[in-house]
Amino acid sequence: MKRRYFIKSASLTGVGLAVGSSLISCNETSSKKSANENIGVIASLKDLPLVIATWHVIGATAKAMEVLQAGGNALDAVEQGCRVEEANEKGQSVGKGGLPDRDGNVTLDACIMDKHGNCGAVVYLKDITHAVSVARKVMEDTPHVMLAGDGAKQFAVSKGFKPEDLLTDASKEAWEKWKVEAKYKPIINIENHDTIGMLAIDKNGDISGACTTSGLAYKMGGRVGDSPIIGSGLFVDNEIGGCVATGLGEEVLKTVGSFLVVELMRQGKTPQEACEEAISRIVNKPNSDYKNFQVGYIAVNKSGETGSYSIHQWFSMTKFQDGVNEQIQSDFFNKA
Ligand code: SD4
Repeated sequence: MKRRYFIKSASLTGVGLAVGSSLISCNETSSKKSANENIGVIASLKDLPLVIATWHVIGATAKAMEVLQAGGNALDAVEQGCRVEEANEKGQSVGKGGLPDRDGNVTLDACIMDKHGNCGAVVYLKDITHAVSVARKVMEDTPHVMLAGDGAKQFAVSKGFKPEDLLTDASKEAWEKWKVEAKYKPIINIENHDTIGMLAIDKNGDISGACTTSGLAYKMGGRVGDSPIIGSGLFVDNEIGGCVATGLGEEVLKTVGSFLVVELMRQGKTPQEACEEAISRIVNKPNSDYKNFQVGYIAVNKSGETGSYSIHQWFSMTKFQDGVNEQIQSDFFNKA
């Protein structure tokens, strides 16, 4: 593991540390540390800010980093980063241009979570591109966590979001081709570009996360996946770290995947170890059909360590830290 130094000093504005000595070198894996040692230990200033996202979304992480470098907080960063992909009509799994359900409706799911553990979500949202921003409004402007369907759309419109047709010509054409056989089968990796889940640590060491998707292509009408469900598609605990998921949402939901990863980090696992354990819970189920679906996790802990892991090859994480914005191929389970 990369050697990192954690400095406890009141003179470091905005850096609150919960470690016990004035200078601690940490060159052991977190798994060797006790759970309590992991709580509240934040990355050194030189490593911050930091952004990670699922798949190859260099433009989205660049936007998030721009926000962070300008002094913005992690919550603003993940929202702005996700909006880049929601507006990208070429990405057929997110926002405008997302592939529709079997009936030709594009329906979006999204959620967002801040450093205080507040969260907001929208499910089955139609006709509004920036689902992640609607989720943020749910969090900030309502007493609720989640709004669905028509109610979510009405709320969005009341907040000034403009309704528009999300089904682009390209997505309509793909749906019409699909209808010829109308066979429903989850697609393992869609062009290395899929649901976007993003986690950021800002200059103060605070963590936020967001996740946004049009869900599985050609899903049943009304189907909602893991992405807007706090604890499944996304979980952030500002004392410990955060995790987001991508892939077949049903499998993530059944294992409450992102919450699991964060809790495993609380118990002392590194982000990498925690992601691997969460994948193993899926693949090691009796009669698991894992060869036919993909799930991937990315995670970050309070120390700024990151991890990613998936069932199959070609899942990747985009990471922007120390001036480097790069796509990193994930390690994966199914090497057979
Ligand atoms: C879902 N997890 O709706 C999302 C889709 C996804 O890669 O991430 N696809 O199940």
